[in-house]
Amino acid sequence: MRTSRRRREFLIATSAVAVQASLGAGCASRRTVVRGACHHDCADTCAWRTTVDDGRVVAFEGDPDHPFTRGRLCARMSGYPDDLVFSSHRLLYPQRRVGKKGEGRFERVSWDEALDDVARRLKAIVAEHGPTAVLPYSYAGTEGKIQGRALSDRFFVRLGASRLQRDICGSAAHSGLEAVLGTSTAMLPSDLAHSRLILVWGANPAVSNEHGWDFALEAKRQGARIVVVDPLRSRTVQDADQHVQPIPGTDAALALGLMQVIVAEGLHDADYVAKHTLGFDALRARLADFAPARVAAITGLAVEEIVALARAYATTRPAALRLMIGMEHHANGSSLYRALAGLPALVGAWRLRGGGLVEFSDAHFDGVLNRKAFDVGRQEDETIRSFNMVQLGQALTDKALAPPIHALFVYNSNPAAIAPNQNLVLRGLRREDLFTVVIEQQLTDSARHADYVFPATTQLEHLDLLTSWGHEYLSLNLPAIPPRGEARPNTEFFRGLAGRMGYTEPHLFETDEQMVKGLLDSRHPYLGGVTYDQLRERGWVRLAVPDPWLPFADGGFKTASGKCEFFSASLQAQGFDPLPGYVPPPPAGRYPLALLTTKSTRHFNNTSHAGEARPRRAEGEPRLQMHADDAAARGITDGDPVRVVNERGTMALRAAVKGGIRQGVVSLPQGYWPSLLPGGSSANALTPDGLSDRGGGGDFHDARVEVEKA
Ligand SMILES: Nc1nc2c(c(=O)[nH]1)N[C@H]1C(S)=C(S)[C@@H](COP(=O)(O)OP(=O)(O)OC[C@H]3O[C@@H](n4cnc5c(=O)[nH]c(N)nc54)[C@H](O)[C@@H]3O)O[C@H]1N2
Ligand SMILES: Nc1nc2c(c(=O)[nH]1)N[C@H]1C(S)=C(S)[C@@H](COP(=O)(O)OP(=O)(O)OC[C@H]3O[C@@H](n4cnc5c(=O)[nH]c(N)nc54)[C@H](O)[C@@H]3O)O[C@H]1N2
Ligand code: SF4
Ligand SMILES: [Mo]
Repeated sequence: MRTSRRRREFLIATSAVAVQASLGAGCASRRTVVRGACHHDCADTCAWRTTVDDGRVVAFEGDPDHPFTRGRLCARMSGYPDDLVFSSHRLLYPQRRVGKKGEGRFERVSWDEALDDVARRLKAIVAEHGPTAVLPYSYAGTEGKIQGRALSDRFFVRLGASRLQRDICGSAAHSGLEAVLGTSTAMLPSDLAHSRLILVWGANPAVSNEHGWDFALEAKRQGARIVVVDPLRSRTVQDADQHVQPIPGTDAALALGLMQVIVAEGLHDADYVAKHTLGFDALRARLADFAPARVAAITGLAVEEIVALARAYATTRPAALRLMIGMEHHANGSSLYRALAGLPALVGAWRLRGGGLVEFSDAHFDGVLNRKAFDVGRQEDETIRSFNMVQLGQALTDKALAPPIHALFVYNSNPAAIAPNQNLVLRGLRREDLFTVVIEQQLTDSARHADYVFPATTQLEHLDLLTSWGHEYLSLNLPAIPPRGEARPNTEFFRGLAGRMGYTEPHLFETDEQMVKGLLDSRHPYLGGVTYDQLRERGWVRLAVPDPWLPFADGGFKTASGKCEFFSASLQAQGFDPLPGYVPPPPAGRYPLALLTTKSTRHFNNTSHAGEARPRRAEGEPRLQMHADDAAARGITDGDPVRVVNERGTMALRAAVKGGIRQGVVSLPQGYWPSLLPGGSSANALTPDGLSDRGGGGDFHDARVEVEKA
């Protein structure tokens, strides 16, 4: 053990420089260990090391020295080289469609020929319909600063294309939190280790944030209590001491009910409230509407449960709220987060390490990187029309649009599977008069609808710099191997297309390394003077946030008033309720069951890996979770094939009739590719494509369905 550990350290110390390492029995080979970090839209942004021997990846492991991710890769990524990078279904060459849209028949073409033709078609569309007939569609397939949106933003701004509102994840939650705190970033996720009570609310971190969750489990080993508020019995509930199951979309009433009990019983921190909050008297008046009996009627919880939770939350110190984004995807999603955001100030939880609230933590990176050069050419013209990514189906099929969307560029996203109202999205993607270009690593359901598919490099093949939304480490990802086949980084696609469009602005042609170096050219104290070369050696650096990190122990909220704003004058000025309130979920209508389509897949990250053999096998087929009474009322037993139906679509799968889910609620995992499921539909075939009250998020957790035995 000791020898191999020493050898590993030696190899790491030499970083990406190839070294001669004798591997016993007289054989010598060129072995390199290359630093990298996970690109997934996942809070953990794990650091890893890839060992390459004569161009072959011989080991792929988490970096054991990384204090947050601690050397473990998850079930999604531990098999990455075989599952994707070297797999036979990897896209390796540009392809042109020869079959019908969606059929998946393509012929190989050269990069030059394909890019020439894309530029020719794009110019013709712009000449005939104007540049707003072009729509980019991308999301967080990679969280990398460079392969994410660095050059594509510059390209589409230069073109004058229609703009995409990328609000499908986090925006509604953040708008609610920011109304109260002025920011969405508060506690350090690792400080959950110091909490005595962890209230996990509308989140499933045991699956969605497994390295971050380790810190909560550490607290539990020290005696902390974990309470999960979720209509479903999620994997996280297995680690909890208590499970509270409100009716979906009623959490704002629960939060206000907790506040009512806390204030009525004098359990609030009057000193903290007086010094650091705004609008307490108005809030107190509002709380009169949220006595436990009424809250119990709204949420479907018992009065005693509400009162006991309020007392526990107010009297256990330090107490933390662990939120992610599961709760935001409701028509009232923003107001749910707003109601929750005031709880820590009410009880003075911010005073102590391990107290407060943790959601995304990416605002720690604000101002840290030098974005001066990076943002050149990325400022959008706000007068140009925009489409919310949640409503792609509407954008592609709206006949009244002038001009209609004639060209769609998809990269870092798989809208055929992730966007709500799937059948409308697919109808749009099948339009014969839509010119679609997809840049991908594999033939996703979106790529199957493309006129041209371009092969993208993977995280083992390109350079990138990554911030994180779940911890305070900045990571550099170095390419470990040359691109396979003719795969190229996203940036290379956009440089190639910009040249063919006749553009000459230098910022459209910057190299990936120039952009990384530019971002790191920062004197921000959090970076501690780290250089590009040092990061190449070390792989990651922890931001030097003050220690201990107590963001609001003495107030200092990021709101206009500097206080925790129970009362918001600025929202009032915009015509919104100045106080947190309860907006009921939409009425049930024809379909009796509420459907939650969650990210409970341990082997997929959204739709990533759902097309790969090993993760698919490991994840198994999707199941519809049902309460025993709801199943019995429909003659359904565990394992029966069922049809889930509503006005938008149908999904065929088997029922899992197990204890634990709230009656009246059913659930199934999102992430599966529709084309790989019976009937060609996945979760989003059933979801609505409306928007949340603020922040532009979706309302897909307001889906209503009926379930029939098949
Ligand atoms: N393994 C794995 N990890 C992932 C992902 C993945 O696909 N797979 N995706 C990543 C991404 S993009 C994100 S954004 C995060 C998301 O991370 P999470 O927010 O933790 O995940 P979700 O599954 O969206 O939602 C969490 C829980 O919210 C609950 N919920 C829904 N509506 C309500 C409500 O009205 N009230 C209450 N109290 N609860 C509600 C759901 O039942 C669900 O169990 O996970 C990331 N991590
Ligand atoms: N019903 C329902 N719908 C949901 C959700 C839900 O909970 N329920 N969750 C929503 C949320 S929170 C999110 S974040 C979105 C996720 O939406 P997306 O970001 O679209 O989801 P991913 O499946 O991660 O898609 C990423 C795609 O990018 C590709 N990719 C990865 N790296 C690269 C690269 O370097 N270059 C290129 N060109 N492509 C690359 C991958 O192969 C993959 O196909 O889904 C949303 N949709
Ligand atoms: S998907 Fe998340 S947990 Fe898994 S390796 Fe990537 S960052 Fe880590
Ligand atoms: Mo997300």
